[in-house]
Amino acid sequence: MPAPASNEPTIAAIATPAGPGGIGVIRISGSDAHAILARLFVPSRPEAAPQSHRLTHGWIVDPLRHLPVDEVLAVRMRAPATYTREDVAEIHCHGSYLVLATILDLVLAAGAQAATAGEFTKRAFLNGRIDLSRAEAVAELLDAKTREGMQLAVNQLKGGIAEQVGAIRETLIAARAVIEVAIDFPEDDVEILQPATLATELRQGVEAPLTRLIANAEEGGIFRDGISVVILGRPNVGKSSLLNSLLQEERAIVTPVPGTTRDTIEEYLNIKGMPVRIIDTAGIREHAEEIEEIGIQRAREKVAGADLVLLLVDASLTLSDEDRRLATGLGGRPCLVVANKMDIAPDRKAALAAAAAAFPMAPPPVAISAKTRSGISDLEEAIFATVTGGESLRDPAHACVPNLRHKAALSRALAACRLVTAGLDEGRSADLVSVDLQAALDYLGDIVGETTTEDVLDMIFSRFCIGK
Ligand SMILES: Nc1nc2c(ncn2[C@@H]2O[C@H](COP(=O)(O)OP(=O)(O)OP(=O)(O)O)[C@@H](O)[C@H]2O)c(=O)[nH]1
Ligand SMILES: [Mg+2]
Repeated sequence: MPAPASNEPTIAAIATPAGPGGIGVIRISGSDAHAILARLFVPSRPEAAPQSHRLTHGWIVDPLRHLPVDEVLAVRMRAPATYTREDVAEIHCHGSYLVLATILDLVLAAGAQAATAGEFTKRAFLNGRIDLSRAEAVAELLDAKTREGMQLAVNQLKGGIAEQVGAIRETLIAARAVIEVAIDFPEDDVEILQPATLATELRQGVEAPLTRLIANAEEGGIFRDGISVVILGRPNVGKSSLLNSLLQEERAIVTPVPGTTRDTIEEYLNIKGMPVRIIDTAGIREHAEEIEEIGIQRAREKVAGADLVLLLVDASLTLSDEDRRLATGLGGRPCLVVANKMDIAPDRKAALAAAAAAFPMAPPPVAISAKTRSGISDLEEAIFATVTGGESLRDPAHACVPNLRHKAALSRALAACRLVTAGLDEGRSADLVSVDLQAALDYLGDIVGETTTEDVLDMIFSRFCIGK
């Protein structure tokens, strides 16, 4: 079957990450993909008729200089059974950045255009191979940082959300058919509509599943998107030591000198399947020198984007006003008080009581020693409980967790459907009710990409890497 008639240029990109690797792949997609490959690829054995979806051994040869560039495996894939539904060619060469860049240059010189971020996946969507929620799942899969996050992306790639939304839309479409008949025969309108029956069907078949999906997004979203946790405290209380303890590696420099950390340091952690970006900051104090002052400024900025702030205090010392002032500027952000250096605290009970009294708005302090790692797992539990309410991801293999964009569309669809059911309850006319019903359908269409505008599509696909 020929490639779908399209005026789109043929695009190409390096599909594997930069840096040395066993193999590197260049991907070409579009109606000229196979012709471009033929200009550069010399099979090691003459081919009668190249077969689709079969790897062929040979060489990439610079057509102008007649110089071999690399020994490769090439594959031609005929549309439509390809990633983009266009003709696709791939060159599997040695995974050297120079080799990949040289071959990509030859491919571009032979007539392809450099692909933009996500352009292959965007074509898969525009050519109807996958809906928008599956295209987003590809980006989420590439981004996943925990097994749970990966499983959620796979569930979405399998079509979990698209299918559930599809079933809800069917109920709405059936209701629309009834309402349209009622509009055409206004005198029998109430008889045809049976408003109470229709409202019940919409509540059960639309509002209930929408409410469930929105709740899933709220509970499960954290496992895909993760959270950001900032460690805040005076100099020398052990912030960098805590970062290292959580990571179980000596990532940040630790010294007895106050003011060691000048910049923010960010790393990823996995707490019970939840991806956590943990940020160590410069110790907060007054009268800091210039570099330190910039670091303190950065620490304050990080707080603005944090889902949780750890207020770290030194339990071996008496708390000062500088400690107490940490809580100002949190802007109501959730925080946990963490009492560190419990291993050398002269009076553990008194230290904890003092920390609790210093931050009355926060839950009871968590006692740890970053040095001996005692209390670290309690701290992880406390972080998890604070942001999830203690709930682990239920049934990860089947969980259908809408992303933020989906959640917004689901909420709008739910609001529109509630207007429909309220209108039916109040006996409003069929044509009034039909406007809200259509709105609900359009919002849901946004999730799978049926009614999505070009700029939203651009925003979604620009999050991808080049070559995907
Ligand atoms: N005994 C004991 N010492 C600790 C503990 N945590 C940190 N320290 C020591 O406290 C000192 C300061 O630790 P850091 O982790 O550098 O403190 P910080 O808060 O990052 O300091 P700045 O970057 O200067 O703001 C180092 O000498 C650590 O070894 C602990 O739990 N127990
Ligand atoms: Mg530090």
